[in-house]
Amino acid sequence: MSQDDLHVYTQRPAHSREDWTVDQNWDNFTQDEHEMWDHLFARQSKMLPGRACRAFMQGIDVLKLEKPGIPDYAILNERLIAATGWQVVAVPGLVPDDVFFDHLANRRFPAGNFIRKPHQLDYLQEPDIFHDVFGHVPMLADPVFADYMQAYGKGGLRSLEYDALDHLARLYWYTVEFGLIKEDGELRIYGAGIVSSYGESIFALDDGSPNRIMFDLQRIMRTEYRIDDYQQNYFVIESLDDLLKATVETDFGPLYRGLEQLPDIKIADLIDTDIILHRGSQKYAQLKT
Ligand code: HBI
Ligand code: FE
Repeated sequence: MSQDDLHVYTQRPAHSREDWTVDQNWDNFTQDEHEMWDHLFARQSKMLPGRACRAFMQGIDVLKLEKPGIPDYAILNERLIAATGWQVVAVPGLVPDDVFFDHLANRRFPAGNFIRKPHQLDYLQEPDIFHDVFGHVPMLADPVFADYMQAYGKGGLRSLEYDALDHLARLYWYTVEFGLIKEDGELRIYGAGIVSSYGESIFALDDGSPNRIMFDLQRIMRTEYRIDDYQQNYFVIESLDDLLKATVETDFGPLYRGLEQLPDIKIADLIDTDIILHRGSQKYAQLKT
């Protein structure tokens, strides 16, 4: 990927507001960009029934995301605000952690304002409109998940005071981005990184390579992760209620202090206390090295 393709900012771009938001400028998207959304949408929505969790499928429905073209946030937000009080705001790309958390703590989800190019169809390093809106926003129409994301934002701001951002970021990674959930005894996807990826939507549920382990807050916060390929671990929650409860009922102060005494867990390692649903062969990761 060339420098031109990157939208990671350390300094606030001049055209953005103080909170790093920009106008979506929906009228400026080209026909090609709308068609890219339609292509990705059609590919994912064909495959996701029976794979994505109920809350995600309902979110697509309630927000009427099946309407062709990149969603206009003014219209999307009318529906999202009515459902849970969340709204989507446009940002130029990756924003600083404190800015990101402050938006979440106030029920605003920052979404990148560009869509991938044809050569990035299956993989890009930074979140584009398809990942952010198709991947994240349907879950925000669920009242329980909506509360979880806001709690995460507040926790994120506090983690900066404890110097514990690295630990908390792992929680985001293994839940919001790559989480699996049990539904009627079967595994389903709720993580945005999976649900917005054609390949990983199949890999995460069906492949023999990755570990599938029951959710454990402290364990997750000790576990390294990879950003360059499919995950080697997926963590499974019993329900969204359980996920919310585990985070709002935990005092993160003592948890962070405890974590300072414990070593990190290498990516594919299993530990004694793991409740393992599937012990991965790690074949896929080994083939790549
Ligand atoms: N900015 N636009 C955007 N999207 C993110 O997901 C994001 C971010 N900035 C920081 C950040 N994520 C991380 O702090 C979290 O993933 C922990
Ligand atoms: Fe994301």
